[in-house]
Amino acid sequence: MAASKPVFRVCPRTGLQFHRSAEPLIKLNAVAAVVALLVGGVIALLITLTRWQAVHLVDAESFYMLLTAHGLDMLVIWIIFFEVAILYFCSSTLLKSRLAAPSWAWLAFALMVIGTVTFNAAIFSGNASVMMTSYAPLPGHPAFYLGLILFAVGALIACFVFLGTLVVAKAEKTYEGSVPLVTFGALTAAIIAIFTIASGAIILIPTFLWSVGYIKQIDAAMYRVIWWAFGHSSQQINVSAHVAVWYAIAAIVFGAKPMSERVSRTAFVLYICFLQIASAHHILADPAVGTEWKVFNTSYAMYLAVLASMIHGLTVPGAIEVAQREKGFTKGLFEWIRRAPWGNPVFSGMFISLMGFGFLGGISGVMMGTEQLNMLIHNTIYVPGHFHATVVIGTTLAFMSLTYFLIPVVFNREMIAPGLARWQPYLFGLGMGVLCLAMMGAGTLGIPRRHWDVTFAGASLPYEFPGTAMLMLALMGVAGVVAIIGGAIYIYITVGSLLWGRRLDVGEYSTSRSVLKMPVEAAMTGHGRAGFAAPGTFVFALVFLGAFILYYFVNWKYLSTVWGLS
Ligand code: HEM
Ligand SMILES: [Cu+2]
Repeated sequence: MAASKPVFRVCPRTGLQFHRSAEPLIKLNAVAAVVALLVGGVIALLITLTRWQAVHLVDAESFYMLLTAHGLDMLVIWIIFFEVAILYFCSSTLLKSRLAAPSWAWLAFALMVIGTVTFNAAIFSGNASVMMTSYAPLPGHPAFYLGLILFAVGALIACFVFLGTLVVAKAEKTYEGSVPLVTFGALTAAIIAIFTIASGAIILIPTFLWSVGYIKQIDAAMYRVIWWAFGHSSQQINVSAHVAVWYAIAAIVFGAKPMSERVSRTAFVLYICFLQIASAHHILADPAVGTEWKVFNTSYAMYLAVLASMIHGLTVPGAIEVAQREKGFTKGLFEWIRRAPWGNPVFSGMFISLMGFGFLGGISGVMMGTEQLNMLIHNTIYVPGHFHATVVIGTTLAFMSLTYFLIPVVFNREMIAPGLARWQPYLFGLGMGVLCLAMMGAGTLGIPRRHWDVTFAGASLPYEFPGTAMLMLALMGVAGVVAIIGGAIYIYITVGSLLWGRRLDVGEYSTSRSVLKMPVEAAMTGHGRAGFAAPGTFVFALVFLGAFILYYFVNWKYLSTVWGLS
């Protein structure tokens, strides 16, 4: 079909091909994502400086309004727009195919933008400070639910465009064999997204009807169960997407091939099978659902999804180690990682993302997902401590690293301020790491989440948290500001590069499909087995296991001390 019109732009730097139908959509979705990150980041500063009790910046009403906007603009808008860009890239570009139904993709984009503006208007008018979970019967303005529904419909259409593109590519035989692993990861994300959005519709549509008065009552317990089928699963979309990005970056920077395609693909399938079940860990403290149900879902089924993440956490650095050893970095256990390009933000960001996600997000998540241990930290600020490690260090930082690769390749601009860019992942990743640890520390000492004033000034029944807990909140504040500076640098570099970065050779539009250049070629299309000769990674895995066991049992010990039953 592509024989007549020159529709493929060949990137002169990588050989990657962008079809005319997909190129503007990849760009626009990525730009919309960055705009949302900017809004969410400015708000992050305001709420962090409020939870830092000694600063206590904004008043109570503004705090809850801003908290609602921060949660949604970050976790939903920034991440999903970026994911849509990834889906189009992984289908159209990696499979060298035209995009299926581009007009639907444009409609999806429009709906997502309209939805975002709609629910943000509801929030900033002060009529929907219901926070991101929007638990009924806490009422929000109808425009709030309507905006979310419009956004979700747009995202759903985008998923179908992605699936359609896979079908088109297969039918038009644009690639040989099975789809590359990175595309397979994106497919996992899209499948989970469809389940997720369906759950969101099941709960948000009735809630919308309730908010306009057509339905008398929404059952609070059922709301929570179904909302979390949506809320938790959407995190699994993020994990699948950022794991795919890790594989892509290992390939882009090192030419690394997966250690075993089959193992990695199986791990992605485990996500699809077991993740939704793990949603139960969000309602462990709810009286309305049965104990057996909670225990089965969190103590058995959830571990199969955790296993999948641990497999990826092993095979991604393992693949890098194998690739580095092949290049001759074979001294000792760790020369391969010492000599990695730590000054290249594409790599450093990805590696910090992997470590932070595993050590901070993963271990704390398994702890919280255990029914008994959950009682130690339920509804404390430990919870945002855990999920900033997963969605910010894990997903957001992985997407940031990928952006540095996309600026020259998709946007054809040279990145501005490379010196600053070197530091960006460290400021953002390590600042976030300390913020997460400080939140977890404060939470362990009992500081609640989503709480405007933990000194309880003027309350008739006074209560005082330990001084250490207040110190932890101060540490959270300082680390948060460091991370926000890291985030601001990212925005400055991306926006600046697009606006005034040196223009690079765009390449030519041609009719034929091109040959990829190394090392991108190995990464994106190569199938294969790099084998398991990665002793350094094995040592990392043992350290991880040690940290896991230690932390898990420290919590059981702690639990035994807070329950004074005899
Ligand atoms: C430098 C960046 C960031 C800082 C300093 C920051 C800080 C905070 C703080 C202080 C809270 C309030 C915790 C509470 O009182 O319960 C919060 C909540 C939250 N943050 Fe962030 N955050 C950042 C980036 C992000 C990103 C990138 C995401 C998502 C991808 C995100 C998602 C959330 C969510 C979902 C909530 C919970 C909202 C709610 O309770 O309804 N944050 N953040
Ligand atoms: Cu969850």
